[in-house]
Amino acid sequence: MADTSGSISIIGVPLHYGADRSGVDMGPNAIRGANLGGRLEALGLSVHDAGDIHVNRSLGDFGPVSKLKYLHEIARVNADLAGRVTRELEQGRMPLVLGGDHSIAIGTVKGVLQYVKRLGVIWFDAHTDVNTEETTVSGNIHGMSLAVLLGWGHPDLVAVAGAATKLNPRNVAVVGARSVDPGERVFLKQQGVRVFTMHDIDRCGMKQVMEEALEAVTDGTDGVHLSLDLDGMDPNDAPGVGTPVPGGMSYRESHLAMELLHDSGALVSAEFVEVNPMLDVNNKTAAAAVDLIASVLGERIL
Ligand code: 6HN
Ligand code: MN
Ligand code: MN
Ligand code: MN
Repeated sequence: MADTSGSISIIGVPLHYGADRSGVDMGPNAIRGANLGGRLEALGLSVHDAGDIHVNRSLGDFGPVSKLKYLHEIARVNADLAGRVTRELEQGRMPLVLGGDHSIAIGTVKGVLQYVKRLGVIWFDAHTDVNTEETTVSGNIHGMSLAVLLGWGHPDLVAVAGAATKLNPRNVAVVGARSVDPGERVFLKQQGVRVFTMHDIDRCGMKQVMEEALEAVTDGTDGVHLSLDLDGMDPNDAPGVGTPVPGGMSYRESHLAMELLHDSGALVSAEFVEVNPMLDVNNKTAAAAVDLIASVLGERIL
């Protein structure tokens, strides 16, 4: 496997269809504008900005083709993204994907899986994103991406980068969950996905939670991907998200999680999603995203 430790490739995905709410499509540029490049260069990393994946702007109504909103365009964008992510890894660069809504994890993770077959995933989120066509109430695909990555969901989504391209549920850990739909609860139990809820973080602290999560995602794998939904953080620290849930991970807890993940030495790729500048307060959420990105890539206080 290529050593991607010194070289980062930024890929923007200005997609909002998975959240069915505009604003989150401006996330990539808000994160770039919070001095992302400067912070990464200060860490001695070589930074390449690959620009944005093209998203069709004028779709109008999502139409009656499916219960899943904007299915066709979301599948198309994710297939494009998966190819780009694989190419960056092949060229020895670590993909850093900026969302956009969380449906883009389908493309990012499937792209990484083409290169790292046995992959662990830390899914930092208030939600668990394991709805399917059968269980979804909203019809929003950003609430389904983790189920798709485990091989469950609409065939057009599961088919992205090949239906056989999927995660082993034993190597997935959700961190920070506090809003889980009834159908998702059943799915998580059936699949055996590790879910560290806010209750676990309150009781055991982030250090122990991350140690257990890292044990699960590194067991028999060749690398770990971070899928970080900014709504995992507490809305006081990250107000610019479309589906905020009170009682989340603090700025410090989130930081510690990133530092421990960096120290594991297992990180091969990362994505930061759901930053919505239209809902943000003084760019706080975009700035928090940059702080967390810097931490997971090795920035330290001293
Ligand atoms: N996200 N469980 C809710 C739904 O609509 O399925 C919320 C999903 C939120 C998804 O924040 O990435
Ligand atoms: Mn999410
Ligand atoms: Mn979420
Ligand atoms: Mn930091």
